Amino acid sequence: MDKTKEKSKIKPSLFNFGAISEPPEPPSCEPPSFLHDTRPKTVSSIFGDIKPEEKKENNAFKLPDFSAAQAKFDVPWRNMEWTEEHKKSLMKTVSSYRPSCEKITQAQVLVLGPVGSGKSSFISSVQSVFHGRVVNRAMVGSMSTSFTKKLQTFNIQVQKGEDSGLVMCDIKGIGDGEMTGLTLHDIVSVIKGHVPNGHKFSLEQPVSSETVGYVKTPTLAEKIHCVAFVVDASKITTYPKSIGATFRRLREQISDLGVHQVALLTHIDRICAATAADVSQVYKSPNVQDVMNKAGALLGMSTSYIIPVKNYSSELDLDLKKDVLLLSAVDHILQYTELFYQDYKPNKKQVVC
Ligand SMILES: Nc1nc2c(ncn2[C@@H]2O[C@H](COP(=O)(O)OP(=O)(O)OP(=O)(O)O)[C@@H](O)[C@H]2O)c(=O)[nH]1
Ligand SMILES: [Mg+2]
Repeated sequence: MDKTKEKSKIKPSLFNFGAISEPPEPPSCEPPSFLHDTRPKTVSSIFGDIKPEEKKENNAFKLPDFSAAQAKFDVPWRNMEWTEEHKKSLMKTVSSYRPSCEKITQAQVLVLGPVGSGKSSFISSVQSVFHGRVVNRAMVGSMSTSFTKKLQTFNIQVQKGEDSGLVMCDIKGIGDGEMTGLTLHDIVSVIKGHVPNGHKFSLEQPVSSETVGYVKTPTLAEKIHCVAFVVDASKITTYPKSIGATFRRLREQISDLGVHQVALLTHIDRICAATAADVSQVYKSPNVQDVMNKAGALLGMSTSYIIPVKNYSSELDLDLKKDVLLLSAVDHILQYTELFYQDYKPNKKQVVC
């Protein structure tokens, strides 16, 4: 099985998510100018240091400056086979995956991240790969407040009508301000399995035992077994400072529940022209590598936990290389999901399996 260079070095263990990655030597080319954060840091608010009048601008999509020289590394910093054979092998791995814990038939993965980072798009993109055409199952939006409002679970179907061993849970975005954001309490309630599918989050009514459909004593099948954070590569340097603190608090609490976490870096096409034109260039891109390091620092996570992906956003047709990257992300998620089952054996104190 094809492994990335970094993956072969991973020796993940529970509660050890790696040190916050130090930014490496700057890449040999200039990153696009929009990656440099030159905003004046004066006003402190729930949006971090962003001046109120700048909030709108920072939420807006900024075109990357592709005029900057974008030299490529000759040797990719991760290895990947971009072939039809490898795609088939990854599809087989995902389709035949079943959780190693006998008590459950499907792994439950929560896709979590800031508003508009591409959570719903990732779920739809994975479905698209198995459907053989681009589909939009998880509703995708383009608004500054979270388009997804509810907790919605998606059985990843590997063939028409045939569910895989993977369920992905889509949820409202985090960090979009006090009035619209998802609270830490609600997220933890979801991970613990208390929140029913379809629950609509509201700040006025945080999840409690009074919530309609509240699951008082969740079974393992109702809990979350892995969290996949999703961050937008083109917004890494403009995310409010406060979001870094939110990620850290979240990761601490999620780790306490024994749930492993990985991350997906979306919108890579917006930070590297070569990758936009041909996704197989992603691991030769100094810009993507640089932004991966910044994402690692933001999430407080080693980059070996992070996989870049190009979601199907405006495409009408599938692309082999995008499929390979998306499938490698799913494979990555499943490996960390398995650690959840391995770490909790019946003879251990925290018996869930
Ligand atoms: N260029 C590009 N656009 C993307 C990518 N992934 C998602 N998008 C676009 O980003 C926007 C937001 O995507 P969503 O999938 O709705 O994001 P979300 O995280 O589910 O957002 P909320 O539900 O609102 O929190 C949509 O316009 C997508 O088409 C990507 O990899 N590249
Ligand atoms: Mg969404």
